[in-house]
Amino acid sequence: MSRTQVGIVGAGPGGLVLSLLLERAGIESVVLEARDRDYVERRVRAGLLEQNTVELLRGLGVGARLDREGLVHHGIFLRREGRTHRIPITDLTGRAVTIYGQQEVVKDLIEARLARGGELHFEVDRVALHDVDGPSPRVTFTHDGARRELLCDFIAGCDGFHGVCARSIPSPLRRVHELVYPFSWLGILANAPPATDELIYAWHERGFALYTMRSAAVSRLYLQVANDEDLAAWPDARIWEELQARLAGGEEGWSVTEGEIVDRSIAALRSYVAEPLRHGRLLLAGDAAHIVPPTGAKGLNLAVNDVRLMARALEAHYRDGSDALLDTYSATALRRVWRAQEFSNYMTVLTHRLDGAGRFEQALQRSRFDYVCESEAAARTLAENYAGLPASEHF
Ligand code: FAS
Ligand code: PHB
Repeated sequence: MSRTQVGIVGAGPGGLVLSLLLERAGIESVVLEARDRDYVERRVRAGLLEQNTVELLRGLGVGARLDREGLVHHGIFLRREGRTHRIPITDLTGRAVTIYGQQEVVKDLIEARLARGGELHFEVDRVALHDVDGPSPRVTFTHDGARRELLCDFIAGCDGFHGVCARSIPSPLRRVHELVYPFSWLGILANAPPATDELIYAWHERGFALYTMRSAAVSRLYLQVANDEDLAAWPDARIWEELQARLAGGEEGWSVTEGEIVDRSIAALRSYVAEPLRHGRLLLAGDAAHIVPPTGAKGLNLAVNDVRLMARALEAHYRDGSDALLDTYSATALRRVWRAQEFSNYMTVLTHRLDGAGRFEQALQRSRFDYVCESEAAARTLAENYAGLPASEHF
């Protein structure tokens, strides 16, 4: 049996950032991760960081490689039926976004955690929470073949959508809001220099496509596919053919640069929020409590914002015994979660082919596209949500 102040379940961006925020505040924690180090450092996911997230990572002293290798973007392109419109994010908001792979963020965080002597256990199994609504919650788990028990003051559930922590809150006490979209994303990573220096979100009658990247040599691209799509039905040639068709529309002769596909996956799209984010001494953050469709690039950034607010609340608890911020943690974090939910839904409905929608809804979608291309006010709203509204103690 061992003891710590905060037991953190999950070494994704949420759990790892929390561990460094607590360490900086002089609060002890132990991080428990189910997978091995290699797996979490290779898992291809997010790629776009808000300015808030970049500034927080710099503040934790894990921004050096991000600043060296990250690609700072000041705008995005929207494309539909041969019309391409640039949203000048920085001109409209004074803020920027950065392209830097989630697995690179996770690598930097793990390196810092271990270099600073922080406790981080990989390959833990059968994690279970106990007495979360009492004064002394416990986590039991198996590690290196031995059953272990960790006594904590608080447990941070940062174990993602398929984790165990959220399910420790009795279901009558949870309010679940969910919207599952009738389409998924087929995503690839390719050794191909991107043929665009800013992201392209394309609406096409054959379905949505997104042109993003990881570096000057590596492209990341996504295609809207059916929910029951089989990856085996998508040989490389078919993927490239579909990307070329849907992203067509740049200058004369422009096309997507093709290359060796080194990673491919299909991810379902859902909007999901399970409230509250706190139950007794259990505090949830990130995908453990909410999922957004990746069209707004908010998932990772929301996880970081949740743990920023959680760390502030825990710091106040240990510094002067005040639980005011702990008591408002859930409501405060949910304010940004719902802002991101609305924006991510807006971006998804704006840019995806809506098969089930009637003619009226299709015409609304076209009007929204034209409006955001023609109205500076509409473009500014999109830009400020995309870049991320400034972080504060209330949001
Ligand atoms: P994570 O899921 O990242 O981490 C949870 C961790 O807990 C994992 O390491 C898991 O192994 C571990 N775990 C699970 N169960 C456990 C247990 N029982 N015991 C111990 N450990 C356990 N977001 C963006 O902001 N921008 C994007 O561009 C973007 N693109 C995306 C593209 C795709 C294809 C997908 C799927 C997601 C994308 N996202 C994006 C969202 C994504 O980045 C998530 O929001 C982000 O990983 C959430 O971070 P965490 O909450 O830390 O959860
Ligand atoms: C990515 O780079 O993986 C990415 C970027 C923007 C999105 C989704 C994914 O909206």
